[in-house]
Amino acid sequence: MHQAHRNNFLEVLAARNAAAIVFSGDHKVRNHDCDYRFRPESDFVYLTGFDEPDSVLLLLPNGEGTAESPRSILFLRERDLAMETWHGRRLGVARATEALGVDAAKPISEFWEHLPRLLQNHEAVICATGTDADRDEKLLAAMHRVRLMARNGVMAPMALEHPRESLHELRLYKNRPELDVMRRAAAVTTEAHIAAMKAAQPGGNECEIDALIDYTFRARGGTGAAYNNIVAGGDNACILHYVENNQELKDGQLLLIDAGCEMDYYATDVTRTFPIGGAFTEDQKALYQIVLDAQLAGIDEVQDGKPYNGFHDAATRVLCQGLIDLGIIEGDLDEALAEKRYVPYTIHKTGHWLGLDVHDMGAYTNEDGTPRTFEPGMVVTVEPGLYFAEDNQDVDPRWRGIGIRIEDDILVTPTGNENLTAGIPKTIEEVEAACAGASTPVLA
Ligand SMILES: [Mn+2]
Repeated sequence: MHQAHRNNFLEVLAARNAAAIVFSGDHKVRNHDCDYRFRPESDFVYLTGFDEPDSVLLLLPNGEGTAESPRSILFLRERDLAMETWHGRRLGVARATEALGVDAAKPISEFWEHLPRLLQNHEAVICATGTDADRDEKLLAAMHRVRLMARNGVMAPMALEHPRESLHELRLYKNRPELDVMRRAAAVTTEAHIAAMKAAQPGGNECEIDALIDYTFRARGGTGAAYNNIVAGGDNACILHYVENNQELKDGQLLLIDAGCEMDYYATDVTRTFPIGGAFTEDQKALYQIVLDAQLAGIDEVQDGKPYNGFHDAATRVLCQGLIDLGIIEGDLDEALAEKRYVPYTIHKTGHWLGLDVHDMGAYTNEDGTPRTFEPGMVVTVEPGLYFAEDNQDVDPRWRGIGIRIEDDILVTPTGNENLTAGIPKTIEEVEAACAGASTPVLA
């Protein structure tokens, strides 16, 4: 899979006569001498499947694909008995070509020294700059050194480009092996959400559910959570990125859980909202059904050939009509939409690309600014919500302290779409049954 990704990218690079540099990233300090668990940068994972820090992939489209004239060179850490005893095993230079299928492998300590020579006779360099000033400075210095060789007849790369328009366009279209991974991630996410619905009881705590979700993700083979879990009871659901996850679960409140398993570094992104204690109140039902109808209307618009903005517009229309029907906003639907009267209660947009990054790479608009068109292989989240904070004086007190979001991961197919996370209870009846422990996930 990763070799195929590399070959596709090399074709793009050959057409541009561009070299590409892709960093794995380094350990990040958590506190004093403790690091966060290492997670490689997504571009690097996409092209190598390798997950050691301090590695760099260099792609040279003019090479012949041999060790002497490589098209792909991986720079990585050398084996070191003492370091491996303390900090963990390393693949090492000698084993890298066979294990990863790259043409050549070299010690990372030699990367900057070799770089100017290797960049010769390319018109451009593609590299994701802007996140590491030290790295950027070394890269610019290396490009400058190539330019100094010009009097020897060497062509130096003049352009330094971000991978946004090349590599990230490739990442947007998921192929079959990637979708297999995403389906496995979705199956584990399904199990976690169902377990959470069953486990959440009045008098419990958000942290217990948070831990149960993490446990399920890791125990079922995931790399962990694709992003920080949001386990938000009652009014906490109105804080969109609430991650404290440490408050008591109260009877009669809703629990909003936004959590997705990461599998082989591919993300799932799912939200469900369900009643603590197992039964929706009538007011909660009324709001929940509006969000659900909006989500289904949105999913319907995720189709090959339809514009990207369509699902947001369709979901928003349903949310807006629902708010009117409940007397929360006034109008005439078209007038309420035109004046965006729904915005205080819907707050966010309805979705985003999904893949190795939870907010995945890939442009949302065409060059002229118009929304791009859905095509098979794209995966997008559809996640409308309604939020009425406890201290919102503009709404009837009956709605306050309620936040509801429903989110699934939708794959565009040649004939329509496929909901990768369809197995997670979603209708009012399904959710109440799952809270009562009646739902058993079927693992892929
Ligand atoms: Mn999302």
